[in-house]
Amino acid sequence: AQPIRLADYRPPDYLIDRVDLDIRLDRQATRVIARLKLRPNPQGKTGADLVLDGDGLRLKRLLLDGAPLDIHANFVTPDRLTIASPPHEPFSLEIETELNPAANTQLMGLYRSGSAYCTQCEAEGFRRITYFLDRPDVLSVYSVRLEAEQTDAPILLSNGNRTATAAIEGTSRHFAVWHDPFPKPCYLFALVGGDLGAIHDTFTTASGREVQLGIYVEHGKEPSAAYAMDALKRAMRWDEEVFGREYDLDVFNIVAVSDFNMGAMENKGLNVFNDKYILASPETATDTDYAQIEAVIAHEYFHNWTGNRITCRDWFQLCLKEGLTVFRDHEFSADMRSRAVRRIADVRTLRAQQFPEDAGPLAHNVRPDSYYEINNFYTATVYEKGAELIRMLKVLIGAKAFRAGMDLYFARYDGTAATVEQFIACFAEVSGRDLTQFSRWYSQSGTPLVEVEAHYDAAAQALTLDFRQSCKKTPGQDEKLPFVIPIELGLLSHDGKIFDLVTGPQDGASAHELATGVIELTEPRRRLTFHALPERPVVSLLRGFSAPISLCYAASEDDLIAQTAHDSDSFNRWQASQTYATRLLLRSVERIRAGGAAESDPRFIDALRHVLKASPADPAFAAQVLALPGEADIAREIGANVDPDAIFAARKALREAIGSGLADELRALYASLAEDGAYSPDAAAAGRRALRNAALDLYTAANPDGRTLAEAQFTHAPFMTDKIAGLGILALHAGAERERAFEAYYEFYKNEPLAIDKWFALQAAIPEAGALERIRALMTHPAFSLSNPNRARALIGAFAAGNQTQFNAPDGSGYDFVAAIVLQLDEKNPQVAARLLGAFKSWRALEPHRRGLAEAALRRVIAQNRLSPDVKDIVERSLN
Ligand code: HT7
Ligand code: ZN
Repeated sequence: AQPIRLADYRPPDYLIDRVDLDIRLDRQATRVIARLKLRPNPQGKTGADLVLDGDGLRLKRLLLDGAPLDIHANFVTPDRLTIASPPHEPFSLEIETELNPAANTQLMGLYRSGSAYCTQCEAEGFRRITYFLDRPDVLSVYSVRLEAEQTDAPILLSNGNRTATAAIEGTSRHFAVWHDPFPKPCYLFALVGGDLGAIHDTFTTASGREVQLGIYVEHGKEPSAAYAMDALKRAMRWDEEVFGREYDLDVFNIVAVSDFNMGAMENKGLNVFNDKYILASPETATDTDYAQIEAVIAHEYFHNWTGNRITCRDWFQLCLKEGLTVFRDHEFSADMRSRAVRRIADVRTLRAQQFPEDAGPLAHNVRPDSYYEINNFYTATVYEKGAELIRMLKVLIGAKAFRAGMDLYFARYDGTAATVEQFIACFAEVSGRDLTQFSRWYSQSGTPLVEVEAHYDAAAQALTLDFRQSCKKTPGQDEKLPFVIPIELGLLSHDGKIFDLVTGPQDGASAHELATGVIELTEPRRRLTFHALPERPVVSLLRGFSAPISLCYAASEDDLIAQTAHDSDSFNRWQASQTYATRLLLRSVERIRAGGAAESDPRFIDALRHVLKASPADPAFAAQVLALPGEADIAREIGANVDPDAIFAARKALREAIGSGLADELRALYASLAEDGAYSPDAAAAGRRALRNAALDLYTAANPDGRTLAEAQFTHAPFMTDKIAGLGILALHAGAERERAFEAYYEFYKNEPLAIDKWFALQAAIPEAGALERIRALMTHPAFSLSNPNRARALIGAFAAGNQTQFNAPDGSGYDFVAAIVLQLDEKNPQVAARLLGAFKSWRALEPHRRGLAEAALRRVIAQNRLSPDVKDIVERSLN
């Protein structure tokens, strides 16, 4: 197969102005009649054949301008419908297809989930419903008539506003008609039919229009949708206040389903969600679940403007809607919660998910140049790095110009399918800046490295900083041009006094840089000298993580300790503690690999003691400091010849050293933060619980009586956050308490699928030999199913992505197991299978023995001759 290339983009030869769908829902034989109004596109090729996309379709009938066409002629295949020399004037097509939603295991197009019919059309699922120009630059106005047995689907929903509904006389059937006045690409089409419960509310927009809000869930789960509804109303208000964006239809509906390939989908006026991002009660959802629900609800809602009103010209522009919308949801969460703690969490995610992508064989541009399978480009690079680029743009041009650029973008491109160039041009125009170099961030992959050297001249009271940027080669990109990199910096004394930034006329920092504290690197090297510094300052670099780069700066241990205590930038206060811990862990890994013991460092323990002492001021922040770099973070820092067992041992030793060195403090903190009363999901309460559980976790690492505390917490905690934290701590310690707790948990939650996902995931992550046997046994558990994506991800995904030592077991059993499951899953659900295979993304960084075993497993996958395009693409790129 040939890749699809951005450079080959051509406007469509035909446009489809109107789509009228008449759909009779049936589990095995749904009938779809699509009536399309087409016309030649003045921008397309005159007289071209009309080639409509299909995917596994069964055509029953075809009419052109009312006249039947022979469907047995060879211009029809399940995957394509070609009409040679269609009229040069506007014309109509009527296409009837028959679908089997019950047999749709790919969960793309129309499928069944629980008691509902639902659709997923992004990226190319609409072609599994009817033949169409399935590309995002074909925008149409849709009317949809849905018909079903009243008992099978009492609820009938589609995009837009409902214009009619009635029982069909003399039958047990009924229908509903929905009209969406906003032209949209077919990937935003959705329907839901089913027997569902609902909660309803209203929202009055800034201009006074009342919008009916509905969230549809499985019967009996209605109370668990209340938080999602609250988050939705807050998101709607926030988008008005911060971006001036109002909602535009009379209705906004959300449906939660339990079988879903991703998190949620922003279909116009009818969002469809993985129920994991809707349902929450204090008994079944953790604080993290609540925060994710808030973020995903906001994300999908914000797409109404960034994605729906302005969509993407082609799938290469995916970051135009996804990166921008992630940026918007990050800002929303920062405003709803603690900005500092959200920033730390977002950067943790970026480093954990996107940095390895950029450093491995799957590296790609934020805006890719080519693809074989678009479903494989819903990546951390497009989403998370894409969001960082928007954030960086705001840092570079300032908040005011950023807002003006957004306003211009909305005004100029509303109702169109846009490109990244058009978006960036809006910001160039309002700021007067040339953003050509900034655009390189979209077309060069890899994480830039910025190395900084500092030299302090005591006599001159001057500090010279030498910056050097570079970027390693990535697949298909051997040479890189320099990026524009904003580095926010500050200088402070070791006791926390802030020094003004003063440079001389020859030293190169502009007045704007000095005023904002943001230095811009545009060349491979830059030297800056700061004056009026009576002592060697602590240099606080990349404050707030002002650019998605790797920073290499040899700060002294004294500097890091001082920063952890005093940096006025809270992100760097946290970063300094992480850098200190990382260095310590890297030294320990070396020693362990050489046959020695981990290094102990009383200074680090002391620094943490101070963090604990100061923790009442900001418990959530203290919890972030106590959360040491993860095993994968340490592996990433090591970069090559990685031994996951040595990393695990080093981290375990440090956890034990903290647990014993700070035993009294941790225990006292745990007691002092005891929960009482009702549960509140707000950030302050969640922060206290996070700190309390982090304290218990570290305490238990070194003190066996911690297990008694953890078991008591697990048994008596009324709410999920503390219950699962107790179980998670017990899971790290083999013994009767652990097995008792897992059994008790299952008994308690066996009717709560989302809670049972947590049960599977915790067991999959047990970092002990024997984990794989446990997982194999769990696969035969009646509650396990590979067909449900949440369940498959909970057990297999949690093992592959979260159990570093056992997935990377030195006998290769982890790789073999995951590869075999990928092949099994590929036959049913290629998207989920391909994503699971992404667990191999850092295989080349492993030590040679494991590397060989991982490669052998990947070669077994590639050797199969019936691979889906999804898995084939990932395995081929992984091995390249
Ligand atoms: N825009 C949505 C993407 C999505 C998706 C893509 C491929 C296959 C299934 C999918 N479900 C949802 C989600 C979002 O970013 O908002
Ligand atoms: Zn999105």
